[in-house]
Amino acid sequence: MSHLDAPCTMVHINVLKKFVCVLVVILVALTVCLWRETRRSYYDPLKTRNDGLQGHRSLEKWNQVKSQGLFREAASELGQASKMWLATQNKGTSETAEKSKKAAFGKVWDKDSSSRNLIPRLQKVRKNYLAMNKYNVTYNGKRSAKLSPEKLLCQLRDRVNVTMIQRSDGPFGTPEWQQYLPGKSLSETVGHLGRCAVVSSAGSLKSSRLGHEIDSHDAVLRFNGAPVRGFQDDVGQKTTIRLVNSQLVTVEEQQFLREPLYNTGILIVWDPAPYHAEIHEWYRKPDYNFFESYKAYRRTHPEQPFYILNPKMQWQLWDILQENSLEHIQPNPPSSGMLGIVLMMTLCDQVDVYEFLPSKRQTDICHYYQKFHDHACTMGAYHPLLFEKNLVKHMNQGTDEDIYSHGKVTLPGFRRVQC
Ligand code: NCC
Repeated sequence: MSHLDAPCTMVHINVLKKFVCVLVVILVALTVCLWRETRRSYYDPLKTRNDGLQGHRSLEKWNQVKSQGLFREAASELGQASKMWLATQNKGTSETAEKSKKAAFGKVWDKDSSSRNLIPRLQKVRKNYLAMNKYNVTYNGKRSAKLSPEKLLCQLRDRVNVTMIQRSDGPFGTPEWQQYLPGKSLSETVGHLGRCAVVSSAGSLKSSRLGHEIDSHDAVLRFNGAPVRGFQDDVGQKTTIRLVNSQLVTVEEQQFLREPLYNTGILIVWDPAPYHAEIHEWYRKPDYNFFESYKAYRRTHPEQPFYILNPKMQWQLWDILQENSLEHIQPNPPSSGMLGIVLMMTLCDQVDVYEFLPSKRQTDICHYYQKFHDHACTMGAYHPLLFEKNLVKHMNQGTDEDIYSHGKVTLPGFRRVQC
């Protein structure tokens, strides 16, 4: 190499170094983008599809394909108001209108959501429950596409027998049990109910400011330990019925016998039973032996109506969930949420369900009253929650806009269903 060649080679090396640096920066940026897009499908599924519209067409398309399993575009099912709104949109494009447009196109729950779109951990959990088959489910009926919403409502009305344990029910026919079970039936206790609200316990209720709307209903159903005090602005303060699971009633740490939260409204407890078991069989082997705790509560609060849900209902409902799903659903009873929705459909003319289908506030925070994060609370692990949500979405008589903004679904009471 001559002394004249040296600076020239150095210039080349410098250019090469710069080129490699730029390449590394581009690669890192691309990796970060890809990572964020992957996370979005798990943790932020309700992001509006317009987020990356400008300059990211290909990525946007990829996103749509990935998330279409659980959420779908609201645009095709927009209510009349938003259709009208869309029409006015063609005339002007103010900034606020642009924001509303984003909202109107937000993603809402897809009624055909598949377990394939769940995060791997939840897919595994579902498979484990299928293998375990704890309740000896022997279902061999069909697994197919959903019936029409009208037919489905008729099936639910005619095949799910929502009753409370009565004094005449087998093992409950003893003189001892006669003192504990309420004398009046549930429908006698609540009377004729018009508009009812079912309030899920989802974290997405936080900051919803739905309290006033929820309280405007004739009756409000809440679940388990979901509090109202301190959360009135978001969840309201009225509690007409509280549906609790047997684990909560039995396990000492839950403080069921001591916590004043449970002293308001009508209480109903339910317990998972073996698949289509007779009451005798379930009574001998309940999932959680809550009977002593039930009696103790009745002794201290004899005036408060407290019912035991007849366990037959859970599997009658489960069969309909399975029949209307293409996949094998978890062979475990439906969640308290789903049981409560059907219970209220038997008592009320109209049922508004809040944050069972997640709104734009969707979050992995499990409950509005705790800080605990778990994707399973919304998507299901033990309970076939994904398939319950598919069914509820299919029967929704409200708009996608209501789901997106308020997490609100509107279902008719069975009295109003004509078959
Ligand atoms: O969490 P949980 O449910 O009490 O919630 C009541 C109902 O709200 C709906 N939900 C809740 C959270 C969320 N992010 N999305 C939702 O859609 C569901 O429909 C849910 O049923 C239950 O169904 O009884 C459940 O109970 C809890 C727990 O036993 C009670 O809260 C008492 O502590 C179960 N969690 C555990 O066992 C850890 C939960 O799996 C089901």
